[in-house]
Amino acid sequence: AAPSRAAKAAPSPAARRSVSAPEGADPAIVAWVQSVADLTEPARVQWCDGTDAEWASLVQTMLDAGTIVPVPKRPGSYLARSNPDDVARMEDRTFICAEDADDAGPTNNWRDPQSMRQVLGGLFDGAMRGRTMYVIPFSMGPVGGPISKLGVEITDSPYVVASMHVMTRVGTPALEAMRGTSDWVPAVHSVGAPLAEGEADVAWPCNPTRYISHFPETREIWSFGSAYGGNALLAKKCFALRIASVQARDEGWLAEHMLLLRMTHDDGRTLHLAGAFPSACGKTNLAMLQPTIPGWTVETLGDDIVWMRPGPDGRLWAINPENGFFGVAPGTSESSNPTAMAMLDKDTIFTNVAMTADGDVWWEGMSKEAPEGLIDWQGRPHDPARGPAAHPNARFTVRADQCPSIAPDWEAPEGVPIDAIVFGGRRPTQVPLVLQARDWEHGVYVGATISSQQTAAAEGPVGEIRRDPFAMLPFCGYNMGDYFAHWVDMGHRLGRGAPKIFSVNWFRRDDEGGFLWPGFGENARVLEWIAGRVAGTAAGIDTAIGVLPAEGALDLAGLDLDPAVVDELFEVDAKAWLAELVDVEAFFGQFGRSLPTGLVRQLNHVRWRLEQV
Ligand code: GTP
Ligand code: SPV
Ligand code: MN
Repeated sequence: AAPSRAAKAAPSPAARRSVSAPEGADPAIVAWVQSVADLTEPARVQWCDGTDAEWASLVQTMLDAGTIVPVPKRPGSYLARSNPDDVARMEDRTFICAEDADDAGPTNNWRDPQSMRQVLGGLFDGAMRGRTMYVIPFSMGPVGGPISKLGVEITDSPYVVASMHVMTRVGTPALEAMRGTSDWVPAVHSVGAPLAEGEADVAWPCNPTRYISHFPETREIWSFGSAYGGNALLAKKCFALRIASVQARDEGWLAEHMLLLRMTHDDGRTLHLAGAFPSACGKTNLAMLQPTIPGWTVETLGDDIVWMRPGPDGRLWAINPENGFFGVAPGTSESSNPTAMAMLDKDTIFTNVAMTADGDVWWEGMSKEAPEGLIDWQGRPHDPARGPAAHPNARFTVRADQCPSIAPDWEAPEGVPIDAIVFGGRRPTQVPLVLQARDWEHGVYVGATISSQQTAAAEGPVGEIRRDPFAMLPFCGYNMGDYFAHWVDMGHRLGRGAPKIFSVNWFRRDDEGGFLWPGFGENARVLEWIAGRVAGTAAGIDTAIGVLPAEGALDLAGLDLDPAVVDELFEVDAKAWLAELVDVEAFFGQFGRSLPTGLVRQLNHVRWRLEQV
């Protein structure tokens, strides 16, 4: 039987056992769960209620299986060591199965939905034998909120259930909210490692065959073979970005790979900012920033995903639909992100970090020197010749309410009104520290032309520069040309209520390869200029690529930067930019007629301006 929504309610052979749902579960959900159980043939079915008791039993299950070990130095914390081949998102195994290949667009892996259903039907057939099938009802955003959405993930991985407990709002309230509505996303996940009668399990079951499949028309997700976060916590990238971006297109809102923060000054100035940077390019760090300049405070609202809707006042209102942080561990330290370090004191799941001889976690960048006696992320005595002690994509999973800088109103169902949107990436050369787009359409062009060095967050060559429009290249669930057009349209709809758009680059390097800009807490200086631009108080100079801070408009006091470094941070190399436009034009070209004319107009305008320089 190929898995499909139509087949969900199909009666199953009498021999199969009933999934005995909790009282009050919507019959359509029960029928779907039954159909998945019939297909995957688990030993047991467990409906998750999201309680502390459930958490405790999941932890015990994982301890017994060796999936996690305690981290003695941090109460309530555990270390999971994954299979070494299951450490990151797999973009080449991620599929958008739209009816029409054109709806997936040139930047996605398209598969025909019928043939994908056939493949998945074969893989999921009996895939959960010997395992517990967990049914996880969840809400993205506060249950019942006007921007929130509901879903149900089925998985045979307790690690995934525990992670979902942290990252989403799991349990009975979500299940109750789904009663009588068809507006919930069904998501099925299996590690693809059925157990034969009496067969011993491994600590991190997975399968080298992997499919992370999305069916945008029927809003379904089917994921097979990997238990790594972005491939397996289906509420996160699969639902909250890929499926939600399709819903957002159809319903007139935005689902984005963004952080969300509020920066306030003692004198009452306030800035609500959403920022899109590619994976492992600084969203968590910016969201938890401790400003180095006096008077300013940053409150964290979200670090990875933002859902934004035009409100009745004509402004864009944003929520973080998640309930926790699945953050990059390496590079996190008392000096780079003290907020995160405090947040990770307790009740954290660490994945693929190293462990110290005295029972604490460690990763590259936490301290200058690696402590003696480290056990590496694969559980072996650390040997630098074999690589880093922690995997470069090692992660922490922690509840948002554990973050010392979390905004008191971070769960406000209506969200916060956005003043500024920031795009950024890792660019060792050419892209200035900060610039403002001339207007919304130019801002969409800036977002559409982000490029960045690839990081360890996905399998593939680290360090290579690639275009990652809106930091959504791996996450847009439909044709990216249509996505650009949706953004252009949003500007028309918002008009004067639209946020101002900026680009930042913390990662420009000098000839020795060092970062020109100190980054982290010092990024508050850039946010202050952005706040000033929004308020109309900060001076800027119009250049070919956008508005740069005027001389003295960006507070650099006390930084002790060489004037040559400052020049380099803001240098606009017209020749290099013109060369880049060739690449931009080729990138745009693949979208054909779906590319909005506004972006062509912007490209031509920027080229014309550069030719005048
Ligand atoms: P995802 O969770 O993968 O979406 O990533 P993210 O965008 O939240 O990235 P994160 O904030 O975790 O940063 C990843 C890496 O970038 C870490 O190693 C950080 O230390 C480094 N980083 C973050 N901000 C800065 C900065 O301002 N300057 C420099 N030089 N590095 C930074
Ligand atoms: C990213 O890769 O952008 C992440 C981690 O935030 S994951 O949830 O795995 O996608
Ligand atoms: Mn991310």
